[in-house]
Amino acid sequence: MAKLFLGLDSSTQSLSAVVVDLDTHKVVYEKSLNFDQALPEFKTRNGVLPNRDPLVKHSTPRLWAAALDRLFAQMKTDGVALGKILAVGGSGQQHGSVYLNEKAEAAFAALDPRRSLNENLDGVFARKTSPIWMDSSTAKECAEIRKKLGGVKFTVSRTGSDTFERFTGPQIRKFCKTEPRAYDQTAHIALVSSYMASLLAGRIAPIDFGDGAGMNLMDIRRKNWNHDALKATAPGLTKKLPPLADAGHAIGPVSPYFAQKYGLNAEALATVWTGDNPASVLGLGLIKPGQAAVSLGTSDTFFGTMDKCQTDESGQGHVFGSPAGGYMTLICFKNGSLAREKIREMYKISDWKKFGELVSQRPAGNNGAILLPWFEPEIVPRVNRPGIHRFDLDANDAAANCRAILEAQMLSMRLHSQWMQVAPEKIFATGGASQDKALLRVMADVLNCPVLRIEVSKSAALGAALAAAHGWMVNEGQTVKWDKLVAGFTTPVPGSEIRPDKKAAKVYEKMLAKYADCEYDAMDSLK
Ligand code: XUL
Repeated sequence: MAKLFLGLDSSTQSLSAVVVDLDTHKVVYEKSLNFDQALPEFKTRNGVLPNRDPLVKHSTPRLWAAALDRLFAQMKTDGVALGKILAVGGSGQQHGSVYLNEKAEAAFAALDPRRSLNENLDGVFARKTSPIWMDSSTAKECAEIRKKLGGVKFTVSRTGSDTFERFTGPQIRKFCKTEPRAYDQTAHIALVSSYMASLLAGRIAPIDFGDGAGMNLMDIRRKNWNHDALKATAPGLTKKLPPLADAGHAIGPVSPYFAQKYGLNAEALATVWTGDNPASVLGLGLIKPGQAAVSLGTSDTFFGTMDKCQTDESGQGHVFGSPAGGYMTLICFKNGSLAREKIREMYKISDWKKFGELVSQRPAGNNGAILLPWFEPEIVPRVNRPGIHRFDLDANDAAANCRAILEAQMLSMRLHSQWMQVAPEKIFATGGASQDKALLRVMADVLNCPVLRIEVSKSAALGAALAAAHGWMVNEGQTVKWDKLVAGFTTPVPGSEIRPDKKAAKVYEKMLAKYADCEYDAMDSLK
């Protein structure tokens, strides 16, 4: 009999579903729903609501609920065996928060299948919009919390990261300061992940140790809420936060809403969701310490597994709980795919193939040309004023600019990942842009490490399905080994391995110092 598990990933721009069959150890269904295209009535652009302030990036929890209805309807139409799903898990874009009032709990428990999810959610939000990970409007709150916690070093060693603008704690503080009445009316604060899990479970869901670590509120070593951090952030926070739990932990049977409306197995387990990056760790099979991956999505992230909790005292990188136990490291570069697209648009390049051809017209190192592509305020390095900076680079030379953006992104990755002290033997590349050979070639040469492309582009949804499977087995009293569970799902694309070119790697070794100087100068000029 098929053993089916559903994983959902509520990311910045889309909601995706992956169904795995653990009997055959195969992905049997994949689907994505793009928010802007499928739900234009919410008026988002790339999943974000327009705002006059370039630092403010919000979306809406109603969009995510509508997408959940739409995707379940699609799965039903596509003939997915929803009646046989044993457990549902999920992941969400990290850090984004949802503010619910005291009516939410009852509304979640009584979701009426004759109405849409959104109709059911009327009157439950204490705040209409949700700040998401792209928001960088909380520099002041970051400084205030950091100061109260005793500086960067203490903040990092307690919460796993320095305070960051997108992290949920500083966002909560800003909300509390600017909208105190709405904050008072907030009975529950959820992350995107725990909000979506709450809809599925029909009750307020816990936050997991992976996504919880992206809030500047969780004690990274003890894996519980850190009272100093809660106090430094906002009053009354202890009561507003749900408990913490492992990703995949069983919450209870799914809400009858999904069973009655879409034919989901009424006994399927709703499980605790995690963040998209922690879920990708499972989806990519990064169970052993020292394994690393680069996810090339809206943001580019570089992450890997660690057994011990080793934090970055310089405050640029993060440590999160890994859904497979232990820890994971992560560095997030905001100007990922969207920045590459901006350059492509700027030079009117028709497609990525042409872009790649232009990249190969220029030598490794681009004759010393450097471009810092901070179209959006950047997270690493921390840049609050957007802008692009060129050094020894002619703005009119399309090929040089195409090569320059890829090299800069990879040099930045190399420079800012040194604290992890992992010298990976191989890097797995995933996400939309991992199809791009020119980009992977530059990655292999700059990071001086073989790069392999992973077959499943929806690694977060896959990881979420595997976490749900793990939670279901634990709930059944079975012992499960993570390495056995994830094995076989993450086969690198045959022939996709790109080995570093020795000569090019030497060029980049030297270029790193120049890149670091340019970064320093550009940041200095913004002060
Ligand atoms: C990670 C981060 C992003 C989002 C994207 O810290 O902010 O990677 O998780 O969805």
